[in-house]
Amino acid sequence: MHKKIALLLTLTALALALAACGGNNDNNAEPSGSAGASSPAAETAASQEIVINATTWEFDKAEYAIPKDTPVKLTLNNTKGAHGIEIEGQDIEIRGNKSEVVTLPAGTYEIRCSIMCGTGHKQMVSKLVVS
Ligand SMILES: [Cu+2]
Repeated sequence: MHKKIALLLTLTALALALAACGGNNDNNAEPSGSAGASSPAAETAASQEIVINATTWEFDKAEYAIPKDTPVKLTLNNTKGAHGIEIEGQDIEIRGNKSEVVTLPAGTYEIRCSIMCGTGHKQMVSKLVVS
């Protein structure tokens, strides 16, 4: 009789251990879900979006303006060719069709193509006016 109870307890303990494992798996799935939810939150923090259209071999505007000390979403859109942008004096680079939320102090910055894209690469320069 005691042996049966001991066996039952062992089985119960095993079942609990398995259930705990299942619970852990569920918990592992959750952080990736919430991490995915955090990037749209970062995007909504940007007050506005500036789209920089890049083609061969120029950006669509000679000058882009954004407010100072304010998160702004910079989106690079390659309409022709493969280009990137880097902002002078800042550790900011966007390559391909991507976005980044940036916050900059007042100033005039040079935006350059950051990908060697061909003969006109060096003339791909525009201004970013932050004020
Ligand atoms: Cu280039």
